[in-house]
Amino acid sequence: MPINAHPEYIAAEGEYLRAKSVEEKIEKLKKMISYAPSHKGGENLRAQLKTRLKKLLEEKEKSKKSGKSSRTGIKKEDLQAVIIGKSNSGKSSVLTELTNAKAEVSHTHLSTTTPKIGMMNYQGANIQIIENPAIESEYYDKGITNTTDTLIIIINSIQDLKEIETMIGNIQKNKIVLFNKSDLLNLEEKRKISSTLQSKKYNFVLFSSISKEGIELLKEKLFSSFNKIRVYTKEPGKEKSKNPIILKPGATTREVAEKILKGFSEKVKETKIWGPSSKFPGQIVGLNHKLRDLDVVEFKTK
Ligand SMILES: Nc1nc2c(ncn2[C@@H]2O[C@H](COP(=O)(O)OP(=O)(O)O)[C@@H](O)[C@H]2O)c(=O)[nH]1
Ligand SMILES: [Mg+2]
Repeated sequence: MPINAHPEYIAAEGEYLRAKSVEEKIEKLKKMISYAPSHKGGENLRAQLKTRLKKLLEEKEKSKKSGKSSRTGIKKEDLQAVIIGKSNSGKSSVLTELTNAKAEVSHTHLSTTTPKIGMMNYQGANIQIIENPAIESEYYDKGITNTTDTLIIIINSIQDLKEIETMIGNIQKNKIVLFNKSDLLNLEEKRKISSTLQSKKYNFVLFSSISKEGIELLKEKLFSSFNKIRVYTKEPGKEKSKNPIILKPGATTREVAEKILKGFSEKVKETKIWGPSSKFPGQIVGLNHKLRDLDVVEFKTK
């Protein structure tokens, strides 16, 4: 601590030391600098603080470039997919087709400058879908591409796919290639495109926002890309829940109880199941029973 330090300086230093994020550290450090002693004896200290600030600003810039922190602050849901593609490939049209979002579809380039979010309900499971602005534009957000579960890569030609792959590099994500505007292709062209994508082992869909070709297949592929199971709960004597709980394959009845309420599994007296993992409807199982997609679970409490 410097001699004759301002009480404000001391307070700011404490806040700085407790700061967790780079952004917060920068903010507190700036405050320290503003309260640092201005007399000659404080020169060294001020220089040190400024060097530290410079390093922090560099760190912040680096993490932005690597795409670690997203600019948008979108709250990520359990199941999320991000649509990427070049401008005018049909990203907004696909988002509008799949979700409740009203994205602007337009003939002009770069109509989408911030990520647009929509929700798609697939047999009770909510899937968050985000349209990333055109990949070649300055508005493209690397962060959301890098942190999402599944990428929907929209293309209008095989060449588009090559370009996009070069731009995103070798990222390990579930990928669905969506060849959009299939209404503009004849049968022979469709056959060629399908066989090219198939031979390269892409998970792909031929799609059209106009004829709606491929929409059900896309929804199905999207849900299965997450590799999750849907489990419904029910109360004794009542219908099963409208929305399923989303879990990893092999999840147990205990995990379902804990997802309902933390500590709930300790209160369970009896568990019954219906569906694919049951030997017969209403089978009584323990809390270590492994569940399958579309099972229904009923808990009786003590
Ligand atoms: N023929 C045809 N045109 C489409 C299709 N999907 C989108 N478009 C058109 O392509 C243009 C760009 O669409 P938009 O969804 O705004 O693309 P974005 O820039 O990628 O978001 C618009 O003129 C759309 O009407 C499709 O399946 N078939
Ligand atoms: Mg758009």
